[in-house]
Amino acid sequence: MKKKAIRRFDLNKPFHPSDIKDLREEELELLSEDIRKNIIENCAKNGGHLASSLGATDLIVALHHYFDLPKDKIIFDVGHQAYAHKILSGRTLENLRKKNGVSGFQKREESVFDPYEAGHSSTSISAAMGMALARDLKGESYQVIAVIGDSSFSNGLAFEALNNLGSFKHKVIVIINDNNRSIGKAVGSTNNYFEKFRLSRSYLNLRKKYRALKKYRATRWFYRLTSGIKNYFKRLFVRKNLFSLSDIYFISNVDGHDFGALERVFGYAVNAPSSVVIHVTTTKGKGYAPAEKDVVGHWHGVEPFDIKTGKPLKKLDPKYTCWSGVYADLLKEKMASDPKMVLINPATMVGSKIDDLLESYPDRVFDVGISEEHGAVFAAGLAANGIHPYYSIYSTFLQRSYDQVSHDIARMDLNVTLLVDRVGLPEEDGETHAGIYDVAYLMSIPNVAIAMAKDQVEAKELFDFSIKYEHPLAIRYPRGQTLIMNNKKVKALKLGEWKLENKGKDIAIISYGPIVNELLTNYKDYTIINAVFLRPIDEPLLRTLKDYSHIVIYDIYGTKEGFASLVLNALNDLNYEGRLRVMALPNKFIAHGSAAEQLKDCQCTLDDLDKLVKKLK
Ligand SMILES: Cc1ncc(C[n+]2csc(CCOP(=O)(O)OP(=O)(O)O)c2C)c(N)n1
Repeated sequence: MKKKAIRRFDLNKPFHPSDIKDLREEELELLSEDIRKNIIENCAKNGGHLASSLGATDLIVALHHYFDLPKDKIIFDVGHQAYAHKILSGRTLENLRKKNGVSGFQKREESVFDPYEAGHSSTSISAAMGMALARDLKGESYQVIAVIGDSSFSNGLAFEALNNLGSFKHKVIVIINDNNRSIGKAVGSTNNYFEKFRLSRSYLNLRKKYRALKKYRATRWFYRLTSGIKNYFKRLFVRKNLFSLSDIYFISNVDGHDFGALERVFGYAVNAPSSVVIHVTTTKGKGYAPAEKDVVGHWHGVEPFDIKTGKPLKKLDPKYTCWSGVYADLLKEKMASDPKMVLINPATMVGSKIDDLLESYPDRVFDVGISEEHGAVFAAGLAANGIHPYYSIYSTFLQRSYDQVSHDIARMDLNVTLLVDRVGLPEEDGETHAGIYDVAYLMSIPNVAIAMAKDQVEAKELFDFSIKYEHPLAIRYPRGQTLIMNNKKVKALKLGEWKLENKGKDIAIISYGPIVNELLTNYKDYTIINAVFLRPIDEPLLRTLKDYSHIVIYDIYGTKEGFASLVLNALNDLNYEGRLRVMALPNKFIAHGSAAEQLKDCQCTLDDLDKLVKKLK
């Protein structure tokens, strides 16, 4: 018999979504391999969420092959693992995360194959339930599928959804993609729970071979005889699981790299009368050895890199260090000198450069997993009982802890220091990852002081200040690099005191953060004020500006509703009679691109400032 030709696709051109439908298993395997190569090449060029996307590729290929997309709807939790989904729905990764290129997450305006959007984790089950109810109310018929990682599954929001799913009459299919990793190591009891019944990959391979016995007449009798006995013992020994007390069907240990196994359970899930949770095991980073081996999380999200060596393409200037590293070093010193110092972080230890602290001080450093709310209240509990904790968290994820900062930390006026990492424009991650809203929302909460340093020395000054400060304090810092300034003298800061960095006349520019260094280089004739504390503001210093003809507030790390509005209100109260100009980020969701492009689109570049200032003269 003539062997059928194998079909391959050029994935640098848009893939036609229906082309997957009649592929055979061996062709699906090759397609997956080609997709993984394409993901590696494009992440090496553009950066991106490499390891998660490689691990989920086979699962996504099987989903596209089996389900009727886009009629059936898949919601990817976070959405960072869905690069294969982008390719199979006709998008190329050529300009992944670049301005006007495809986003790194699901995006409704990008494709009808993206029914929902995320970037923050653990929303997929709730969203799927909403979509399923809407489907049934409208009398429509299709499947709604949520794909969620094992660590995202451990978050409270996912558990709230599951709690409701048990009695929910509108069917959804939840697929837990268990790769036994978060960004780095997976933590917590949910992971321990998965650990209990997660089967090893060699067992899964053996099981695949065993199941193949039923295909052939010569071995079928053996399969039938032994599988009955095996199932009897399995029922005896398999313990009750999380779902056994509800109407939800639970299927565990499906090999997420085995198309046959995946499609078999998809069939079962589609025919089941109520919601189904399928636990699938995959290998994070599959197809790229350094990413497969990585347990720390370096290959979760990557900057452009050399595929052969795995080294980043960007050469770092040894005179500079990253902001996260600056605060990590300060924390390190404090952890070593203070046996009661406690540090908490929700699943971003690697990004904030504090993962090694967890190893050195396992009793006082806590990676609480993706649990931003819990982390904040945990800190509040410590503070209420006499320990001053530091809560390290990305600005964008602090949004999740808003109520806990307000209701728990601020209301009781507790001495919790928030180390707010990644403030500023969202860069390549786009809308869901902006660190520009925290000042505006923290400002709405009484008792919270907010500060940001312009350089490494000031970071040390702020950190020293935080140690003695007995109330809630948020210290913000951006991503990116700052000049190393070892052995420089530090001064003691006073709450709310700003720094008059340069004394000029007529025009005063009030700003804060690293951009102040640029202002000092660019403007020798104007007064430059460094508002180290964004809140409370320095009213005595503001009063001294009453004779200036112009005051400009320049903020590239927050929206107009934040720092600028505080200063405007204060100047209003002080009856300032000169002219005021605000150049701050707009209250918008900012799409992915480079920081420079985003700043330009927001009309907040140094050139924009220069034009504005020149017009004032
Ligand atoms: C609320 C929230 N906190 C933190 C993050 C940062 N983050 C992105 S992916 C990720 C790990 C997700 O792990 P898992 O769900 O197991 O998926 P995997 O990447 O391993 O496939 C984290 C912590 C986030 N996106 N949202």
